[in-house]
Order: sequence, then structure tokens, then C-alpha cells
Amino acid sequence: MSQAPTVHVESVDFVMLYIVGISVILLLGITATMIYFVFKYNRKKGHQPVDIEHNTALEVTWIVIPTILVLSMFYFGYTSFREIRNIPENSFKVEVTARMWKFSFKYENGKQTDTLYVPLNTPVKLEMHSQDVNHAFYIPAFRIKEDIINGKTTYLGFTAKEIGDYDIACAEYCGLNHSAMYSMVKVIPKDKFDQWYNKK
Ligand SMILES: [Cu+2]
Repeated sequence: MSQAPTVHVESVDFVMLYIVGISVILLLGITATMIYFVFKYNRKKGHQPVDIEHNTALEVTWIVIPTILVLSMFYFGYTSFREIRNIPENSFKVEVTARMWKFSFKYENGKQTDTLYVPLNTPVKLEMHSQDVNHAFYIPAFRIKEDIINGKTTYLGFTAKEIGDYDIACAEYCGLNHSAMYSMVKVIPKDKFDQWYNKK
């Protein structure tokens, strides 16, 4: 298997697996217990029910364990979110413009493209704005997504670790051709990128 295309992939995938894993264990455990109780405690003829008022040990358990689980989900989610939002100051900046129904990219030297070109192993900061309605910038392979809101600049950052072409999609319904609003990010080696970037 090839390396993950950005460092965010592993932490986002870990949080995803962690939450889904816990949910599956709980779903199976609760369903099995429920079915078992249906048979064990079904009402039998002549049975006198016992009135149980409370059980401190049980109540403490079902408060403490779920609280720890939920807090741990928050912790892993928050630390990976912080990692994604922590964009180095010296990042290579690209201005992203979204409009119905395409993205365009403008670089600091004035170059403009419909496909996003970025150098390998270099932190990139996307400064995004919309010319019309709300859109969202999504690179599934990098596990990053952010809204692009009219009248406001939002941003995203990543450092590509693997050469390749990756899809960019609009992830906010923005009208008739929303489903066709795709672009591509091309990650290329630094020397090749510089060649392309400095070509008039
Ligand atoms: Cu859109």
C-alpha cells in the first residue's frame, strides 16, 4: 500500500474507526442484551415481580463509562481537528475562487489555473472565497473539507506527501450543476513545480 497522501489522513481515519468501532460494539452488546432479557424476563404465569428502586453500582457504571467514551471521542476528534487547522505561517498560499460551477486558483505570482498545482512536501494554505452562493471545498483523499462562504474568506491547509492527482469536489449543494463541480489537485515534485511556476 502506498503512503497516505497527507498526514491528516491517518488521524482522521483513526477517529472515524474509533467512533464506528465503539458504536458497533455498543450496538451488538445492547441488541444481544435486549434479546437475552426478552427471554429471561418474559412474564410467566403466577410470577410475582420484585420492585427494585435503584442500584448504585449499576447507575455509577452507566454514567461513568459512557462519559469516558464520549470524552475520549471528543479528545481524538479535537486533537486531529487542531492538527488540520494549525497551518504554518510560511505556507505556500493559493487563492481559491468558487463560483457556479467551477473552482479557480490564483497563485502569488499572478498565475491562474483551473487545476490546483502544489509542490510535494510543502505546506499549502488555501484562502477561499465565493463569487456567488455558498460552496464547499473538499479533497476526499486528503480528508479535508471547508465551506466557502460568500462575503468571507475561509481557509484550509495541507502538506501533500505523495505525488499524484486527487479529486476536488464541491460539497455544498450550489445549484443546477453542483454535481459536476469538480476539479483536481496535482501534487508534483518541488523542482518540477518551480519550473512550471516560474514559466511565463
Ligand atoms: Cu459549488
